Amino acid sequence: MNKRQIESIKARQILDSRGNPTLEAVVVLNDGSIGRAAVPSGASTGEHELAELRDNDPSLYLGKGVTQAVGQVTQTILPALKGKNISAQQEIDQILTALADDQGRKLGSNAMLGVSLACAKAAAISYRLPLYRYLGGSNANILPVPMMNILNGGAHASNNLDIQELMIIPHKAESFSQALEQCCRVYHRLKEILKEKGLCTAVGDEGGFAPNLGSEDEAFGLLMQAIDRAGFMPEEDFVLGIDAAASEWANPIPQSPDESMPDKPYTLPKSNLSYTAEELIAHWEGLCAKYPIRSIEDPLGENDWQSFVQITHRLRSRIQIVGDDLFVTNPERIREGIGMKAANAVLIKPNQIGTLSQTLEAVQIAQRAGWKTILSHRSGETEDCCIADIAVACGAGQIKTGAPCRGERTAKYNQLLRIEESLNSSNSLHIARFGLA
Ligand code: 2PG
Ligand code: MG
Repeated sequence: MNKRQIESIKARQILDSRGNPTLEAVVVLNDGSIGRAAVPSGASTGEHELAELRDNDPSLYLGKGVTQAVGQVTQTILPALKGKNISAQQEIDQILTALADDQGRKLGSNAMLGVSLACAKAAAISYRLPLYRYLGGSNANILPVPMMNILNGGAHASNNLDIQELMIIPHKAESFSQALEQCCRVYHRLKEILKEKGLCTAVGDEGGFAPNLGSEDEAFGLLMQAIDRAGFMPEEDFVLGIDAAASEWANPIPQSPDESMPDKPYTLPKSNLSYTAEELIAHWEGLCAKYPIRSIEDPLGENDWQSFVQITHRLRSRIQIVGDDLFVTNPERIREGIGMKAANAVLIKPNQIGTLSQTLEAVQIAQRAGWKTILSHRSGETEDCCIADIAVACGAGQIKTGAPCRGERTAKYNQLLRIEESLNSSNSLHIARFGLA
């Protein structure tokens, strides 16, 4: 009997952290090893990311059911993968990609990624290795620096903040556990300050606080105060990051020649302020001069390549310009971005591209070009914590997985603590250094 062959694959509909259905896949090998993986789901999804397959039946889960994607796993994927050697992840992923049509519409990114990840997990179990070691080999020894989103806005909260995520980055921490402790301290101090000011301490989708605030400046001021009250120095101990998610602000491009281009292509939906791309770039430059911001994700819309080139040209020596919706973890788009110098960092979300192999390829292409890489959760998450393992496996250097609050977020941090502990005992541990140098 050939060992480590795929014997069966099944899937089920489970819930994500927003109470929407998502897909969980289970892969069973002929040696009895079982891998199980659950797929996350975004709210500020990029126009160019692979589509999820949803039922669109309004009578169930308001149309968000994934029973068709579950069906695809047994009807389409299982017959194509049954009997395959589980060590051949790339071949498995190529089959998955071939089964999906161009846009992945037939399978949906949810069916594809669920099976792809469950295969990797089954293989790791069969080889009796932790997932990060199975995927990363003996070089997988670097823990990522957390970028912790502690103030939520945009599409992730019903407050009046247009910027989607305001993050703290403990860039001088000596270990992952120290970084985590420092972030938690700032998070709790922020809660205390919000309470004192009579502001709401309810949290958004990613566990960060989501109060209504008077202005962007008030938001950054609160972060600076919380860092200070926690006993740290802004800039010295902590720098800041934001995800503007500006694709959500881009006004639609005219479809007919009769319609004229809007004078100000960006309108912030909550404050109703409008900007040209040049004004928006100047706005970010001004904010970076005022506050210790060192990372800006999606500062411009997902189709505005030229403005990404401009902002990168202006800020790249000091600031990490991160493409999320711009690149959608797509190796081709990342290559294009590298050629154009349209960013100097990329956000990596496995479900944007649909398979583990393409995710790892995306990281590799970016790293070879000297770009920074950030493994990322989605705003709708599950208790699956494999992005923590993937971050260590590929030496991503940074991870973005929300506030230290809500079980689906802490699951990832807790997994990194476990990985740190096992690497510590083998004396092979390092935490990545945040920064462009
Ligand atoms: C983002 C993500 C994760 P969503 O924009 O980076 O924070 O949000 O999953 O809603 O796309
Ligand atoms: Mg983003």
